[in-house]
Amino acid sequence: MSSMIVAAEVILTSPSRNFVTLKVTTDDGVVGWGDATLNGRELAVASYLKDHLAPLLIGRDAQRVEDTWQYFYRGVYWRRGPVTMAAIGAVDLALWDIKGKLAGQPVYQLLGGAVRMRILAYTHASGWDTPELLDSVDEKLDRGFLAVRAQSGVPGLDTVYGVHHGEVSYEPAGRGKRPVEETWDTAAYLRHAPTMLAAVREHVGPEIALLHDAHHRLTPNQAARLGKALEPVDLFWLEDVTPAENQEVLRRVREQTTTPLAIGEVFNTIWDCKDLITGQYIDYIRTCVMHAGGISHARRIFDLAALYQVGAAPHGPSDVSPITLAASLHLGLATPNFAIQEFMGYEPIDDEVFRHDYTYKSGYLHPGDAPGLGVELDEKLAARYPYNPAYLPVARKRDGTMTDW
Ligand code: GCO
Ligand code: MG
Repeated sequence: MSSMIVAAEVILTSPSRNFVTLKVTTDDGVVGWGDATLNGRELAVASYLKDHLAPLLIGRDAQRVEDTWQYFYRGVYWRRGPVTMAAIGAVDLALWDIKGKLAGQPVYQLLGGAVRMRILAYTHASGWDTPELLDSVDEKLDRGFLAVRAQSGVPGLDTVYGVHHGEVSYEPAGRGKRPVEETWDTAAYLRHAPTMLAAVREHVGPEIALLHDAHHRLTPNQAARLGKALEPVDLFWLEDVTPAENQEVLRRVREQTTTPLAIGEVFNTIWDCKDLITGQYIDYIRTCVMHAGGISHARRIFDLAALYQVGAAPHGPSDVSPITLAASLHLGLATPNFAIQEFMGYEPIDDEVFRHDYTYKSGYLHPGDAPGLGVELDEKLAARYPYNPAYLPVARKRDGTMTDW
């Protein structure tokens, strides 16, 4: 049964932050929604969709999800990269949404059905100093979370990744037409992180899963040193210890420490992480279900990971929309080696603009059983919040050298 695509529109909205949404409509009036949000490069993906992919979608059979993926990956010659793969990911999510709606089934049923009843969630706790961080951890535990990521300020630094200045939730992209420049000092961070995380472990006891994100800033040797120092803290994972463009360097880190390693949120195809997985250099692959080309490609990455006992733990911060989070949960419910879902939650206005069927309860998430992905964009409400330029910061060392933010 075919279902012809008659329209494909890109909708930019900025309730609490910028989101890019793809709306695909078929000749029988079924609408599929895809997320195409790439923090700080939203307009690039919007243009890639509007100017290059949307015109090619018209007239295609919406049911041919995989052929469309192949057409946009192999057929456009210039492959891979965050903008291309986020655009392909948005199309893929919209088509899976349509397929589920046409079948009257939630997408996880189309992926083979549930292999678990619910999905373990982790959320972000942060504080400028350790007491403030512990208060933030307690607030998350009070909400039932069983897994918490802990990030704190670093003595001597005015700004640090993952720690907000009192706003309700942490949004790293600053409004304005130029990125904020932050100063970074790895030595200061390495002196502080082990004590800070040991204090959190001491505070929460042995059962709570603790995570920490080093956010791409260490050399392999610094990563090994931090991993070893954190072994007594028994982290669920230490994330993004190095930029990992050179996947081979993780072998050295792996040989030095048993602290579990998670990498992958900035990767967008299986090629970016093949060696990390097949070499078993990591314990969790973090590729985002939309940035890595959608459900159709992310599931291939997660299946490769399963062969090497690497867990799937997709990126899911509040700077991808509830559509991506929902897709992550549908894939998560049907994927045997799915480990944990990042869930920061959204601002109330985001939840109004993106009405969703997924639920959070006592530390776990479920995608719900609405046909498709279970998220609908309120276009009228979305139109009230125009795109507002915002960029992720850049980081420089104290001597001014550019470094990884
Ligand atoms: C995470 C990520 C984010 C990114 C953000 C960039 O683990 O959730 O590291 O915090 O920094 O998504 O836009
Ligand atoms: Mg991260």
